Amino acid sequence: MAKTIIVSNRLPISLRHRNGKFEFKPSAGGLATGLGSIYKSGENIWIGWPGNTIEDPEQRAEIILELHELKMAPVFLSKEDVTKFYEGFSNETLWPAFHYFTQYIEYNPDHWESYREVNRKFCDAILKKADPDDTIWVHDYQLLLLPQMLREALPNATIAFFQHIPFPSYEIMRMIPWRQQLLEGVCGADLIGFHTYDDMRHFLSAVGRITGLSSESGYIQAENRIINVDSFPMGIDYGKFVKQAKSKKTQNIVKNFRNQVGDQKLILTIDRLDYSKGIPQRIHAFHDLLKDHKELHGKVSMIMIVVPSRDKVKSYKELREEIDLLVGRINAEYSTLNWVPVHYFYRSFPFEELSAFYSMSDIALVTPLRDGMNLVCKEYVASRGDQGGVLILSEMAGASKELRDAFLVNPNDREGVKTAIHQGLTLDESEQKTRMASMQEVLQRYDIFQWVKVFMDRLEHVKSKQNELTSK
Ligand code: GDG
Repeated sequence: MAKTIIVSNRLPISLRHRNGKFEFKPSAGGLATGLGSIYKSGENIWIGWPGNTIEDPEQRAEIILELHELKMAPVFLSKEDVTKFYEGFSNETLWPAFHYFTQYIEYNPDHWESYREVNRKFCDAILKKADPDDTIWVHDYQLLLLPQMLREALPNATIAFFQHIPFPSYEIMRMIPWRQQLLEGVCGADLIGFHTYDDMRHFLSAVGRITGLSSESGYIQAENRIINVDSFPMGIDYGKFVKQAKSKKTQNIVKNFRNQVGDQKLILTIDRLDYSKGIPQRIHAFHDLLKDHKELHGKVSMIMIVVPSRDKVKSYKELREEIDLLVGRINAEYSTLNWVPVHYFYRSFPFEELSAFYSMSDIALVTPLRDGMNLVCKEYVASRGDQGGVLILSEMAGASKELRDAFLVNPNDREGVKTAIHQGLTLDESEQKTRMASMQEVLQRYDIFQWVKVFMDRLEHVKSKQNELTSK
């Protein structure tokens, strides 16, 4: 019987080497949970990089065995692969280009070569496991060439691709010297998914203008195949966030945190360290709020959690320094002996503490300059059992297309963000409830499990349409 193979750059585990042995910690992330129902059943598996560079053949063998138990198979990357394919082409070329940060794009042929080679490594690892009629679902921008490589080796396989980050307009895509190969690579799939309608339109336009393939109503006509392209906005494990927020453990943490901060209003921000998340712009807006509203001094604080990420890449190091400086300045200017404007944490928190922050914050300030979807804002909404709290959300996040009852802001509009924070701090309870209830309904209905189901159903539909056409 045909099986399903999930493929992503990183496997949904973290791997640690301790006392001469490897320890595997399964990831609790949304994608891993949502796809759990797929890769954990029958003969299905998940293929990807375990996250560490392991050269020793004995250690590799040990990892293969351990991962086999978890229904996973590793693709091993060398240190050079990590530098050139992952940090290089993926994170210094595609990431900035796809998030519209053209000033950060590196055009390095050596990195491109490595990107091709590593996509080939993934292809070889999959071919060792795949049968001709299997379904293979490839995830994200690190593996854009993989669908076509797989198509050449397995012409009858059912291949899907989902991109988790934005897809840029043609004007940006055309800047990348390897644009045609990248687009042809993705077009090896039968179904191509993005978070939003705009991403999908940008992709179709780039495919039309760069590869010459035409499309109609979301179907690309390729040589003897059709390819469906559509938007599938990813949901969260809604029930998990509701349950955690209600739990005794989280409620106790909330009490404890409240004892420490007193009854002041709290504005929460949570992001990975990334220039696409608009962290400095947000600090500027908060600074302006304190400058213009002296009555808020001592009454409102920002809790800013920045999760360390890609700290070897130059632009990320610089961003961290900029944030340190801005937080230092605002606190130096406004702090008193019993009040600090910004509580800044450069680390991640355990899930139950994250849930406590979501439950107790009066405002979640989610203002990326670009974001494929953004799950933090959805998790905040799901965690509000009391239907209190206000979400201020960037219109540049994919999630803004669904969460129409948030306060939508342009993250570059410092004045607009400042005003939204002020409105949020003074919004009456019944209005908070109306907005929260309507957003909760959207997220509950279209959760991560529904997302997986809708995507897989569509894939089946496209494949049968494909088969009808070829049998004519
Ligand atoms: C990419 C796209 C798209 C954060 N801090 C802690 C913590 N987190 C968890 C959150 C959330 C996740 O990290 C962040 O997800 P986002 O969606 O906000 O952002 P990216 O990592 O950039 O993800 C994005 C996503 O893919 C999915 O398609 O939405 O646009 O860029 O789940 O909860 N978790 C814990 N402690 C923390 O301190 N435990």
